[in-house]
Amino acid sequence: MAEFFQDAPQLGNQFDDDRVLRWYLERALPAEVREEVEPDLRNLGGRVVGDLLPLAADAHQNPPRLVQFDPWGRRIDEIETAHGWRALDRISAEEGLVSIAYERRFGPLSRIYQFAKLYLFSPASATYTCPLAMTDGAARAIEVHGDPELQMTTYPRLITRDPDQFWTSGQWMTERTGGSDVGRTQTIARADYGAWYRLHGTKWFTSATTSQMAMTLARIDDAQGRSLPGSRGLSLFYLETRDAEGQLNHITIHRLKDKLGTRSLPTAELTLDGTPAKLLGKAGDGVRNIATLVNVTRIHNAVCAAATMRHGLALARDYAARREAFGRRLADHPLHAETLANLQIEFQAAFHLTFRAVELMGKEECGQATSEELAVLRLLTPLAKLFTARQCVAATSEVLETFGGAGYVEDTGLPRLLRDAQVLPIWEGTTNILSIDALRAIDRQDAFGPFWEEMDRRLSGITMDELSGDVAAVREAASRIRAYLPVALGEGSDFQQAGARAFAFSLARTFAAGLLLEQAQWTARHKDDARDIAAARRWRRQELTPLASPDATHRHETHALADDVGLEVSDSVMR
Ligand code: MFK
Repeated sequence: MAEFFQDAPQLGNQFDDDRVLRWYLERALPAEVREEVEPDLRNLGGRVVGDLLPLAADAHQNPPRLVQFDPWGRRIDEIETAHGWRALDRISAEEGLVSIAYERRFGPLSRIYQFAKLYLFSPASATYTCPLAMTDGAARAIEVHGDPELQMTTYPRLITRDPDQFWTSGQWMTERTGGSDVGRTQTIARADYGAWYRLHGTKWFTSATTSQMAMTLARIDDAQGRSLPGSRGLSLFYLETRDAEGQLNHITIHRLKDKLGTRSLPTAELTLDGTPAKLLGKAGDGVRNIATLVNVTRIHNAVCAAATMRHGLALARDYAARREAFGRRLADHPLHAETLANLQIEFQAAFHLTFRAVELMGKEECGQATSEELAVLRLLTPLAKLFTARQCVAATSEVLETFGGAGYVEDTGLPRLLRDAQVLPIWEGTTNILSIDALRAIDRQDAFGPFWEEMDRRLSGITMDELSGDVAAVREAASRIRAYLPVALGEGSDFQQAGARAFAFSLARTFAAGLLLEQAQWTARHKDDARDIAAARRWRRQELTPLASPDATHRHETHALADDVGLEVSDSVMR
């Protein structure tokens, strides 16, 4: 009997193979815009399986290396990167992965076009999407908060398509004192001249450290060496990593992080020791101003999460059509098909939630968003980020399992998918921090009303008889959320916090249900295809509102379980 060897999964053109993306674009973009952008997207979809995945493989196989000394003992702190990594930098510029958003050739729709490209690029990027996210955020921060000089000199570097001119940016927020509690930042800024300062401090996580510039936070010292405590004392700074001679700009790189995933991406610990930096915006507005940047990177995060889910699913689906077990293809086993179908639904929800945020972002930047839309965007940004990131980790784990043992073996490339996915709920704000940010958006920007109205308007637009029961079910879920709102906001911060994640998930799941139904109606009417009805219906049948009710007993139990301290067996616990 001939020896058996299993074929590896294969991918085709990643644009043509992605029905969800293509049909969304058909709905979201007018025909004349689509005619222009589709050939470009198709070309990139072909490049992904042509030259890009091999470049990404090279970047994965040759992770960055910190060379701290030259052969003669001089401190150099050079980070060597792979050929593939450097090639992906140039390709990012040429493909316009940042610039499309700022050329604004299609007005607010430019963001949809740009993010559709990033979504295609992401699985073949070896996490080059990280520097691109921060570059995009920095461009937006300079556009909004920068002075004319930065807008004339640096901004064009970030948004150019010329790879020889292209700069990427880091975002150096995290210090040893905290990645979440940014108000504990210890870096000091001492006045130099005009808007220029000298920074002194240690940054604990600086990703894409080979970037030409970075945005960072520091505490301005007054003449007596005092500074305001907490986040109110922080200001936003722009710095260039190298001086005119190409030397590091008073920066010492201590080491590269030994990370679980994203190993092709250099992430360093470094110290600024008198690094020249320019104040951006008003002194003391640092957290508020850097929010402009992180709200962009959080949407990038959601796009990458949706892209990772789609990529994993594409591999799993192809494999299920090739691999035979117990006399038939995996795809023909009902339980395996059930697993793939569930992954598809999770992916579609993540995709539509994310691209709704993208649509609003495009409108905001072109000055076309109403105040209600701005409020929806403010709330949808943390929701899309936190929800898609968490779903992506779960989905990627499931994808590995669909390959059995092969999913656990490094040279298939599959374990890396899971390791890389795990960063998504951590960086740019953890799930819990973003759940609290969603409450902040509701509390300070009054975002719930517009969010609710958008959901309501969307559901009112779904008029197909066949979907009326589904619409009613989503309306019921929305009512449960509305009824819970006073509870979520009402009873002091500890109480709010304990329920914040469940509340955020309920908002995300229910909003996604409306989006899926809307797409389902479009697909049924324009394509005479019921797949999106099936996806929307199955989604809404899941628990849409896993709301917590952290009453006194619940909180008492939480305390006992979290600290593992004794809890008396009272009647209430026994019940
Ligand atoms: C590959 C390598 C990766 C390795 C693994 C990852 C390692 C980790 C790497 C990182 O650490 S990435 C950096 C991630 N860090 C963050 O994303 C920060 C997370 N923390 C937060 O987002 C906190 O919520 C925050 C720092 C904002 C809390 O700070 P405060 O000082 O308690 O916030 P406060 O006082 O509520 O807000 C200050 C102002 O900013 C307010 O403005 P107003 O005074 O005008 O009201 C807020 O409304 C505003 N603000 C805060 N977040 C905002 C925002 N405005 C708009 N959008 C937001 N998202």
